[in-house]
Amino acid sequence: MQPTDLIWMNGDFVAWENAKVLVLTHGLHYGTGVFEGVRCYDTELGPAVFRNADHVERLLRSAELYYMPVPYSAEQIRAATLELVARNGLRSCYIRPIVFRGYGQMGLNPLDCNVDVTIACWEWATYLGEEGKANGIRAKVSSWRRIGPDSLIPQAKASGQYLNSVLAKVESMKAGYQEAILLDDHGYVCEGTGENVYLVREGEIVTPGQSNSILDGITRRSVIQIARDLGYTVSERNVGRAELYLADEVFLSGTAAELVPVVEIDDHPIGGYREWLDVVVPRDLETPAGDVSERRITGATG
Ligand code: PPE
Repeated sequence: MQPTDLIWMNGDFVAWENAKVLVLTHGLHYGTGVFEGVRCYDTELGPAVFRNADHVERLLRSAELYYMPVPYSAEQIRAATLELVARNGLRSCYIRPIVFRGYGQMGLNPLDCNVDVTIACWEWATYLGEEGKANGIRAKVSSWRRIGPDSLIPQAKASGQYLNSVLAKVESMKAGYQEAILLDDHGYVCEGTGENVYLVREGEIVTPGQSNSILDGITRRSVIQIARDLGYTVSERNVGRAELYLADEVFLSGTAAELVPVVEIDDHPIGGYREWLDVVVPRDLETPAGDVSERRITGATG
């Protein structure tokens, strides 16, 4: 990680190396924090933060779900983010706001604990590697299920919840894959450890829906909107595990990862079955002559 000059901390810009917390910080012990990942891109208009308002809104909603009153308004957090990027002299970067229960009280009741807010940013190029972004990654369906709505809050982007992603990520990497895909508590496809997932089959784009325990990704909203604007059908529905294997394409989306193709899942090459069909059922044996319509007739009448 390449340090930048400043981190915004509870209303002040402090030097990167001074943006510290005490080891007795509540969020460190119990995971009582909520955060965002946001990206700033170098555009023709200068550095521009992608969907800043949506990220801040999700941050504040996540905080509310965990009973954390945030001592700054959405407007203040948006403005602090823009000023931080400018003061660090960055043109494109990853931005990490976090709201967490601070130092003062121990024990499971967090309600008397301070709520601290910090924002950091740094240059974070590719999340799943240059090679993975360009040519696709190999993924494994995790033996760990995605956190369910009866024990945690899948809609919240909360620090403690990421232990679930950490287990799945480590399992997949130790098994030689680059990413894990988690199933939801009903066994339907949910998402990656830090990305939403999509499949493409016969031109239709399919992605798990809100009731599949996904994080409502902001990149996902853009993917769906852009795809629909381009005339694609996008369905949000339950996705069975093997639908991934049978897809023509699978891809992931997230702020850190951006868009990444998945070329193999559980050692099934994605889209590969088409090639396999061509080899196993050579069309020429069925249809020795004629155009496509004649071939069908020939095949049907024997
Ligand atoms: N699901 C999960 C579990 C998730 O963490 C992310 C973002 C997404 C889906 C995609 O959401 P969005 O970024 O709004 O499109 N993961 C963030 C954290 C990654 C990390 O390693 O830290 C991110 O991409 O910033």
